[in-house]
Amino acid sequence: MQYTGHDNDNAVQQEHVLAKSDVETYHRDGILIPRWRLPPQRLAELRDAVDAMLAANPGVRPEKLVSAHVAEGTEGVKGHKAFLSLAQEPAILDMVEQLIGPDIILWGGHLFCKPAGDGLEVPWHQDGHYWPIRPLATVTVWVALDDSTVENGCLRVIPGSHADRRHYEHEKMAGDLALDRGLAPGSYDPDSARDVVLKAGQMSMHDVYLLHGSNANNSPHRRAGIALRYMPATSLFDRTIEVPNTTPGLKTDFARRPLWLMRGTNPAGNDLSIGHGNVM
Ligand SMILES: O=C(O)CCC(=O)C(=O)O
Repeated sequence: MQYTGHDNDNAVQQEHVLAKSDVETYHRDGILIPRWRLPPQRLAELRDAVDAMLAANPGVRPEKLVSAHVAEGTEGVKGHKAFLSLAQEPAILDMVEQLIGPDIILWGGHLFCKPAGDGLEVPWHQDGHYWPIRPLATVTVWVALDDSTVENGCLRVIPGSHADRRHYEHEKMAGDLALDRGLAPGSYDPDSARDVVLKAGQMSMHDVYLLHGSNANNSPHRRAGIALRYMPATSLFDRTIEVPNTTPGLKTDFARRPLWLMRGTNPAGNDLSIGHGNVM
């Protein structure tokens, strides 16, 4: 069953300010599909950037293009400046500010590109399991760069699963997956899952505690989306916390991950200088 946001027509919606009811929806469901979407020209540039990244990273599975907004950091991926520029988009930042407040740090940008025919499944998980942010807080803006459909493995969510803000147990999963740890079967209700169907240029915003995942792409259509991660600068990106990442071919280096203060101040004293030696 589909998670229904706003109408899915093709027109570029200019209004990006979230209504009070949108903000309420986000807090109730842990997910929101805003009305605003990328203008066609911007979308075309980003799709070119996806192609450029795929060409520049032949040794990395396209679902594992972590830090796609960093030129060449310590995580084995050559990024593209179009994704940093997207993360700086004022309309997106305005919406993020409505959800997490005025002090905003960009700390991640993961390109999940599922090729046609053999796109990997993303097992059901909770993002916070993987991240060294205390107190744990992040909104992910997931921007569809291709049409994202049931057939090509769109994002799937369990609305409201974020609400009690508890950490679910994760376990090692068998098989070739985009992440190798996921929720234990039986710890969540798959019947309450909803498909987040988006046109290219649309986006969804989800809370760090929300249960989500996505199916493999066996369709003839590619499914690319970039997950931009924003945390309130009142939280600390704690570089001393070691987060185990055992997914083959996906390298994360939170100790040297660059952070960008996008808006406001930095009350938690996050280190904003580390990792900026080779950014765009
Ligand atoms: O792109 C997907 O299918 C999964 C995205 C995801 O897990 C995330 O944004 O945290």
